Amino acid sequence: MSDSSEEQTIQKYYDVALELVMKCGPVASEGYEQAKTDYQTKDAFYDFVTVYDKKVEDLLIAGLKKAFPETQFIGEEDTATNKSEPELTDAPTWIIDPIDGTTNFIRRFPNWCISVGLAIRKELVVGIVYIPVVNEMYSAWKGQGAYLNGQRISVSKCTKIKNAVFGAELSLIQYPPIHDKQIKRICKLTSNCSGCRSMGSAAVSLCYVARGSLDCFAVDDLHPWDIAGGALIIREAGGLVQHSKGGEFSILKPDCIAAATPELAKDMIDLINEADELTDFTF
Ligand code: 2AM
Ligand code: CA
Repeated sequence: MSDSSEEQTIQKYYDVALELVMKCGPVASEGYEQAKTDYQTKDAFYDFVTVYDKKVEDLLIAGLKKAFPETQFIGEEDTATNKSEPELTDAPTWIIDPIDGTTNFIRRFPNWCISVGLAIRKELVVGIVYIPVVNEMYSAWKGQGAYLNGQRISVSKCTKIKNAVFGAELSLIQYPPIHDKQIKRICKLTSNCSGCRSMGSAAVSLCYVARGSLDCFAVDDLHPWDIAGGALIIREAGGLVQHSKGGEFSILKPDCIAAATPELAKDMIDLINEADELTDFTF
């Protein structure tokens, strides 16, 4: 495929996905606006799902499948229902989190979103994150910049961790495999930055980095759907998403940092390495 015909194909994917995600906003919001949203617990006591997660994922998959029968899917709820391991091939693959920040959704904090990414040949080429409560549509497609409700956005110019507002996911401390590592890293980074915020949604945090409200973000052991949409939006906004030890991160196993500038990414990686070497932390 020539560069320009690949660009046209990606634009078509982007246009259709953007419209579909926008249409799913009111479907999810119906659940958010109820006085009480019923939910179920998934495998872990802190991992929740509502009928709206499933409803939105089904709508997105049906709409995208109809428009693009050649595409594959990795969806949070589909993966949970089938108890399957997500697989990423070279085929165009939609990576979907119907509601990222489900605890916020259930408890009526506005920081939840619908997140959709598209990878082709394992490279992210489309990113769409919609936060319905504040009607913020973040979007990007490869090489075309990042947008918030159609207006171009860019990351901050922050180059030093001491001047940075850092985004962390405090609640992931509950997750046993990363408990110690998360505590050490969050303490280390927070002790050295000018502010720390925990939004309760990785995808929302990534968009806040993309628009310059946060300067950086770090979390290991995310899922592909937590990161796929937001990672491209940050890159197209001029920022970086890397492995938390440096280099390219894996879409299937995102251990990553996001930063506005390469200098800030380096500061973060240095502190993460220092944190990982600490041995006298007990909680
Ligand atoms: P979710 O709302 O789709 O479950 C805040 O906890 C952020 O981390 C959210 O983006 C949330 O996604 C994600 N998250 C929660 N538990 C997780 C886990 N065990 N592994 C990876 N991501 C998780
Ligand atoms: Ca989710």
